[in-house]
Amino acid sequence: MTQTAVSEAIVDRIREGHRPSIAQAISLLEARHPGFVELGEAVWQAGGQARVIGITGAPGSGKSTLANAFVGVLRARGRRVGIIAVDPSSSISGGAILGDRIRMSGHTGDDGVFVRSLSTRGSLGGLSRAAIDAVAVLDAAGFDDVVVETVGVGQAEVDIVKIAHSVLVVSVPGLGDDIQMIKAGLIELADIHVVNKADRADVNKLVSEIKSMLTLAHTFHSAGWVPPVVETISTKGSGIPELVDAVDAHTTWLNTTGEIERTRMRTVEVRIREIAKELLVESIQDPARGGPFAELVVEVESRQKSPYVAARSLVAGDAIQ
Ligand SMILES: Nc1nc2c(ncn2[C@@H]2O[C@H](COP(=O)(O)OP(=O)(O)OP(=O)(O)O)[C@@H](O)[C@H]2O)c(=O)[nH]1
Ligand SMILES: [Mg+2]
Repeated sequence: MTQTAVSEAIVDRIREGHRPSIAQAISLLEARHPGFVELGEAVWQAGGQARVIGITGAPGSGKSTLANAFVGVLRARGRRVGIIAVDPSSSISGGAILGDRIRMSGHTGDDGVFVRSLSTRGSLGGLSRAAIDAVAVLDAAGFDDVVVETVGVGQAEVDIVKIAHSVLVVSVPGLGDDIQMIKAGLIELADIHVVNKADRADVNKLVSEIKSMLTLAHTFHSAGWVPPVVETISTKGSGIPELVDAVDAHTTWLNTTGEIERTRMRTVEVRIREIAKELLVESIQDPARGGPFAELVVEVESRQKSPYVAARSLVAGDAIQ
């Protein structure tokens, strides 16, 4: 069988909801196993129906607990849900994957839910690409909603949620999150603000801080959607039905205003750029030792060329054999 035929056979099983094939496809793409390009192609052709929801926020803000409760409400409303939890090794709380497994375990045995954690393999930029591919697999598998959880620290992690149609930014009282959100550029990214751990003191203070930041932001951008601020206590499930309502309202807004088209284009741009980044970083990390690159090194060392000119040749591919 050709790679294309093998890929199409896997995707046929994915579309039937065959769980081992879904898991296998995510792993093959993550590892860029031979044939991954053909598999990525077949997966992409099969997708396009899922609603993608991104959840980001500070480490330990309760994203996984929230995602678990959120999925519970979506399930109760008859939706099939796939979840990708991204755990970069930089995550401060540590042991995150095991923690996520435990927190998501409320859904084991439910074939309307598929959970997958992805962690960094020490490769540059590879995690974003693997997460983006995993979302495409769950989309192809026909899940109505695909939830992506990623910690809102570091550009690569934040970029992942840009493939979502609706982005939820989670903050918690008492951490000075307002400042953190501004720093991480999360405030502009949020379609919905979630104030989790609303059982803690200072909830009202945080809610009003976020609202005033939003008012300020709206003085500059009057795009039409005002991000709501939803209070939740994820550990008890309170506020979660209201959160699902808020996401549904955002979906309706996207569809009725035609913003969904722009959102789709934007998410495709992110996909292409993330894959290109990985390819580019790899190609410049590993140019052939001899040949044009070695010549460039000599030219820069002897001051005939500057490192800037050489770097441009490298990026342009002139220095790669
Ligand atoms: N009091 C209180 N605790 C909560 C709430 N939601 C989550 N927690 C607790 O906060 C801790 C961190 O929760 P997680 O869901 O792992 O947080 P996370 O944001 O996914 O963490 P990372 O993925 O490691 O960044 C756990 O001990 C949760 O039980 C809440 O609404 N109230
Ligand atoms: Mg988590």
